[in-house]
Amino acid sequence: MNLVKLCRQSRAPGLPALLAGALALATTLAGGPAAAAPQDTLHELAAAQGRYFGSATDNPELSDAAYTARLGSEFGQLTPGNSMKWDTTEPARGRFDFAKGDVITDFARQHGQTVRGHTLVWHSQLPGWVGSLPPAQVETAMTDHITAEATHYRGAVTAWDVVNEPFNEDGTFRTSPFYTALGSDYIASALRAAHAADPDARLYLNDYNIEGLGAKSDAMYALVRDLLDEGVPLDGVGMQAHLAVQYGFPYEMRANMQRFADLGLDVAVTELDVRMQLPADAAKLATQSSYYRQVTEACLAVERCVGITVWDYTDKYSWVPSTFPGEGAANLYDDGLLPKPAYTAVRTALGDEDDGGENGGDPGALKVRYRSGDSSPGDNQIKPGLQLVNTGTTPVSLPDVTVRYWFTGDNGASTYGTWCDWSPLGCATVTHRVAALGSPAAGADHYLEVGFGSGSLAPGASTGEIQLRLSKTDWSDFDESDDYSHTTGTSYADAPKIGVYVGGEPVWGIEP
Ligand code: 9MR
Repeated sequence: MNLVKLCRQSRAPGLPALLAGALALATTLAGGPAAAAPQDTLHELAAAQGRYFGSATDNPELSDAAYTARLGSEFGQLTPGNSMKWDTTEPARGRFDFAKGDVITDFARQHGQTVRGHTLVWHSQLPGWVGSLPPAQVETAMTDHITAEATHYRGAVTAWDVVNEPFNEDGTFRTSPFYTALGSDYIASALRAAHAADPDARLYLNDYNIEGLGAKSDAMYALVRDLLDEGVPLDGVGMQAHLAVQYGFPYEMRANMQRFADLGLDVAVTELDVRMQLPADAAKLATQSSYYRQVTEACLAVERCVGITVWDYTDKYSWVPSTFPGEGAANLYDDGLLPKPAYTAVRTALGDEDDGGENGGDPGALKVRYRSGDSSPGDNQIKPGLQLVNTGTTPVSLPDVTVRYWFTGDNGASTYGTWCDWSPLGCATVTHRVAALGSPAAGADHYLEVGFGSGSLAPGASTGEIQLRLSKTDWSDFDESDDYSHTTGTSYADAPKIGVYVGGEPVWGIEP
C-alpha cells in the first residue's frame, strides 16, 4: 500500500480495509512472515487521479464469496446490472419492490463504495403494463416511477442513468412507449422528475456506440446541448463502451469525451468490456489490453471524465456469451477470478508504479499501419508498406520488436527472397525474412517477419514508411487476394491483421 496515494484518495478506506491494514502492519512489526506488500487497488490508483474505478454487479453473484471479496476490495463504485431496472422495481403499476437494489446499496455502504443507479427509463426490461398504457397516461406513469425510485435511493445513489439508450444507430430517436407517447420531450420530463426527487444525484443520459464520433454520438451531442440550453437538469453523459477486438477501437474517444466536457458536462465510462471471438489467445488478449488501456488513458486525459465502470469485472459473470454466441472473455479477470493482461494494462495506465516492470512498461503501446504497395495481387512479388507507431508513453527499444505479415505461398518454390527497398530508418537497420507457420490457417502458411538492428521509438513517434518486398526463389506468381494480412488499401491504415511482438509477446494484431 502506497501511503502517499492512500492519503490522496477521495474515498476513505472502509473499516475492514483499515483493520486489515493495521493487522498487516502489526504482523510486520512483530517480525511475522514477510508477506508481499499489498498493491494499490484499481480504485485506489484511480482515486489518486481524482477518478473512481467501479464494477457492475448483480444479486445472484453475491453468494459467491471469492467474487464478493474482490468486488468489495478492488472497486470503489458499483452499478447494479439489473436490480434497479423497471421490471424489477415496479412490476405492477404502483407496486414497488426495491429489495434487490437495496442488497446492492447495502453491500456498497459496507464497503465504502458509491453507487450509480441504473436505470430509470429504458425501452428494455420494461414490465408489460407500461407498453399497454394509453398514451395519455405514459408521462404520469413514468414520472411516478422515477419519483418513487429516485426518492427511495436518495443518499444511497450518487448518479442516475435517468434515460438509457435513447438513440438508434443512425442517430434517430429509438421507439419506446415513452417516445411514442411524448416524442423526445420524455427525456426532459424524466430528467426534471429525477431532479425533483433527488436534487443531489448527478443525472446522466447513457448509451452505447457513442464512444467515437459518428451519427449516434452527434445525436447525443445535439440532444444534450439543447437540453442544457433549455435549462433541463443534466449533469453528464455515460458512454457504455461495450467494445470488441474485432471491430476496432474508437480512436476519437478522447476528443469525443472532450466535446461533451466542453458543454460543461461530466463524462463517465459506464459499462466497459472488450469482447472477442472465442477461443481467446495471446494476440486477442493483447489487443484487449490495449483497448482497456486506451479507454483508461482517454478518461484520464479529459478532466471531466469522472470514472470508469467495468460491466462486471470477471468473465465468470459476463453478459456477453449469452448475447453474442461464440464471443466472450470480455472482462479484466478470467472465469477463475485471475487477473488477465488487461488488468495489468489498466493498472499501468492508472499510473501504477509497483507492477515490478513485468509488464515491460506498457504492453499494448505499439500499433502497425499498412498499405499495399502492389497494384498487381496476382504477380510474383508481395510489396507491403509498414509503419510502426508507438502509441504509449514510454520509449520502445526497436531491437525488441518484430512485425509479422501473414500470407500464403501458393504453388511453386517454398524458399523466398526478401528486400527492404526504402525506410527513413535506413534499410541497413531493418531485418526481414520469411518463416513458415507451424499450423497453417486460412490465408496464412508463411509470414514476413520484420525486425530492427538498432534504434528506439519515442512515445508518439512512427518509424515512417518501411517499403518491403518478397518473392519466391522460382519467381512463380502469388494470389495475394486471399492473404490474411493483405488489403487493397493504398493509403496507410491501422492493420489489425498484422502482428507486432515485443520480446516475442504479442502487443498488437489478431493472429490468423
Ligand atoms: O448485464 C445485463 C444483463 O444481465 C441483462 O440480461 C441485460 C438485459 O437487457 O442487460 C444487461 O445490461 C445492459 C445494460 O443494462 C444496458 N447496456 C447494455 C447492457 C448489456 O446488455
